[in-house]
Amino acid sequence: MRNILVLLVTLILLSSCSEKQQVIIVVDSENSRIGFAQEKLEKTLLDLGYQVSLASANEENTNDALIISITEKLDKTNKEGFKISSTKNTITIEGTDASGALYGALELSDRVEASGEIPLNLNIQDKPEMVLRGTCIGLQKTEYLPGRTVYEYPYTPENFPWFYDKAHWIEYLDMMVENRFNTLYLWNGHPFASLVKLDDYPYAVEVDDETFKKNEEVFKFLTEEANKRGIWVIQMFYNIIVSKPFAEEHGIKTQERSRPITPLIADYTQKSITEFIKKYPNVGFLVTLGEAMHTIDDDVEWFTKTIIPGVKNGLEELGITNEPPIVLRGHDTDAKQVMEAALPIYKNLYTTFKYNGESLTTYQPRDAWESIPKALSELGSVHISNVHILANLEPFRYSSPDFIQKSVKAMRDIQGANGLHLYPQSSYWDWPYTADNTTERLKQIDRDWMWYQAWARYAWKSQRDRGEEVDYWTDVIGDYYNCDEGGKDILVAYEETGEIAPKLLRTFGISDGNRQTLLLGMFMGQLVNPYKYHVYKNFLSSNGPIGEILIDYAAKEWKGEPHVGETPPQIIEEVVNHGKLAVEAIERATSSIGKNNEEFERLKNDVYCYNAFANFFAEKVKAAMLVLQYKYSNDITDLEKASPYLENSLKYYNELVGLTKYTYLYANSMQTAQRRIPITGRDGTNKTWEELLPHYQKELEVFKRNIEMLKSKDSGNIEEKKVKAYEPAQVTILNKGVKQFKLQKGQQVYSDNTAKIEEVADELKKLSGVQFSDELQREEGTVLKFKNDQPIKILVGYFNTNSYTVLEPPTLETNAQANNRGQADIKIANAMLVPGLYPVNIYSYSYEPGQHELVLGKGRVLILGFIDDKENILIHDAGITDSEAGKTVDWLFY
Ligand code: ADA
Repeated sequence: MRNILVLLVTLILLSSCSEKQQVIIVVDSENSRIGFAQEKLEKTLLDLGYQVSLASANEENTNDALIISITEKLDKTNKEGFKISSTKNTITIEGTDASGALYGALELSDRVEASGEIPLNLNIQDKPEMVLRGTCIGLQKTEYLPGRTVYEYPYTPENFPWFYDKAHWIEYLDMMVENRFNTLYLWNGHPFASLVKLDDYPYAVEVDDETFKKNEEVFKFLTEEANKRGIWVIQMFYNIIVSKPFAEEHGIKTQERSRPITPLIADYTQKSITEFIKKYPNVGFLVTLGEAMHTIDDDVEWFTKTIIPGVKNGLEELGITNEPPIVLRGHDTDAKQVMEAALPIYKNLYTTFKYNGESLTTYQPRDAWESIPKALSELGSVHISNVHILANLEPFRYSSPDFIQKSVKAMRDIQGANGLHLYPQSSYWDWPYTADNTTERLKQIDRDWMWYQAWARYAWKSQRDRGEEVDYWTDVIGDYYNCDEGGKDILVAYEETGEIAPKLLRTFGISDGNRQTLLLGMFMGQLVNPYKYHVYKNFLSSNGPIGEILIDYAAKEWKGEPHVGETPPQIIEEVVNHGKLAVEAIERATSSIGKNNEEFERLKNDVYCYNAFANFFAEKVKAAMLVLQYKYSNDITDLEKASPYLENSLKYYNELVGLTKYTYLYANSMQTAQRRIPITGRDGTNKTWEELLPHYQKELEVFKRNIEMLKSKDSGNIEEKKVKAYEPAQVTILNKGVKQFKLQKGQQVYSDNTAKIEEVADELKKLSGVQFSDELQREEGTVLKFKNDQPIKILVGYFNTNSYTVLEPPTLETNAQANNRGQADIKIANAMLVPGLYPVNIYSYSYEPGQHELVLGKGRVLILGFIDDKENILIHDAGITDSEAGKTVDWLFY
């Protein structure tokens, strides 16, 4: 602490050489947040030429200096709030807690910075609307590490050099506090083996001693620096994952979809948690009970008997009663049920759920994106809305203040959320870089500054006047590019492009999950027959206002029925218009740019990309509408009319290729086989527009060829390609007493259900299925034990229905391992009809030679035979259903 007398003498001496007022910043607390506030304010004033001194208590002001005092007056009901008031020689910043005092000081500092002087007559009072305002960073990578699977990334300098870069952390934390974020989530599958050592499981650690020490140091540094800025660090983990060395020691897998709880893994996990809490009692947890657990009952048990006791044991050993926050994700579990069991034993619980899935699609969420968060918010704990991976926004710049403000309002008003958990705008899996192809890679916090600012601004206060917001952002952008009113045009460009991806995905997409990368485009087969690609459950009903998808629109058009809500032609017209207005606006701004010119050029290029994309998509949809009309008219001229639209779409796609070829490294940052739409991302492939172009060119050629083929036939009827019947592969079934059945008419598929096959796709006719008990499947699940000497594919029939009696097909949206045996996509849609049951879609699981168990969860599912793994299944829709929708036209594109 400085001596106030020395200080006053210094001030008197200095006063002669400066016109600026002398300022003494006085604090009455040792709290590190208040210390940080004092430093921040001091710096701002010094930069402007003020004579500033720091003091620890308010002494009599003998020197006419301005006294700024920062104090904390505890008011538990108004967390993080502050009041700033002033008289002639004093400014008093009063926080309701240390964070409030910090925010008050930052508010004053911002105002001083903006006007270049200390404002007079202050009377400000403020506090945030949302109680938790957080951002996240993934300790995850674009690809799997060798010998490991999803989410398994030890904390090492090789994997994450940026994690050890303290300067980057400071920059990031400063960005957070400038935006008043108060929570930082670190996502990783199993962080414990990089951060704690257990006496009982010394072999579980997966980093060397030197790295372990570095990790301890960085974690300590990070939590302290975060705390100064009013930020909680929250460590995320998935369940149940164990470390690789632990798994090897015990001969088990690191993670499995239907993993049962065992005493060993429960003990290991619980002790890991306890040890972590003992080391970092101020770090909270974000818990994902999916994706590697068996049932909801297991989720409840795991949370209440392993995780929470693990935390409590740690606190008890430290003698601490202050519970760190535990945030429970609703992802792949029934969070309501889990919370109801957990709240009686732990108080500091929060819930979080995805805002619009793994995309940004709407500010009018409905169905599951409304009902689930709402139910969670009604539990009495705080609910946090998670803007998860932005799979439809990657990789272009996105920061529409209008869309973001409306989204935050929707979180509050529709979902009942009182917290925000924000993902990076794009390139989540590639932190800290963006996908821009620049000599020196751009960092996300630099490029996407506006993304963070906009969400934070509305999380602090969502109800702001739209006109004032336009002025506000015009100024902010105007400052960034030194372009005054040009800021307004850039804002228009952001807001117009900001509508394109949300509207297109919610109307034409297959999934809001990162299974789909929207901005790479979609194939015609996906537009005219999306169901073949397993449209994600509730996707269409949750992601926006009521509307019609293409196939329903076409059916109604044909029947002359009235349309409801948003329609495909309306949406494509809108997106084309958004693109056009955005281009006009960004071009208007061009001549006014006075700063950050290179970044402006990149932004402009993104606007052109969005425009080309909107046009590409619109032309494709026009083609798709005609193709779907042909489904009803059987008139080949409909197809002929579609062809030029498809050609046009290709022209726009070519433009997109030109715009991105040298400016982007990739479109999507998750570069694994988990990416399925428009096409697999296996081994880092198909991630650029240039790579996709030949596929779209081929699509057009095939379509034209098929039109010619149809024209050469007299009938003009749909001519499906003939497929050959698969030869059965040799497999020994090891389950005791199970029978097999031939895939032929009249055969019974269950031992205890009389339903019989009515019709089956031609290529399956030589195969035999395995007959299980319907009842046991529903109650216990299915385990197929078998041995094979050659690589094989097992064909598994999933029922296409929403009935709770059936097993859900592999779903990448809630199970990132759902493609580990190539099982993520439908191979043959509508392949079999079994009256009394439901339409059957065929999926396949590949197995190398050996003895195996295929473990499927509870619910009806059919094992329909074994074929050689080399057999290349022609993905198609066999159309065997009893419904009118059965007839499909996607074959025209294969
Ligand atoms: C899906 C998605 C993953 C991850 C996960 C989650 O499985 O494919 O990338 O985002 O959800 O944790 O929500």
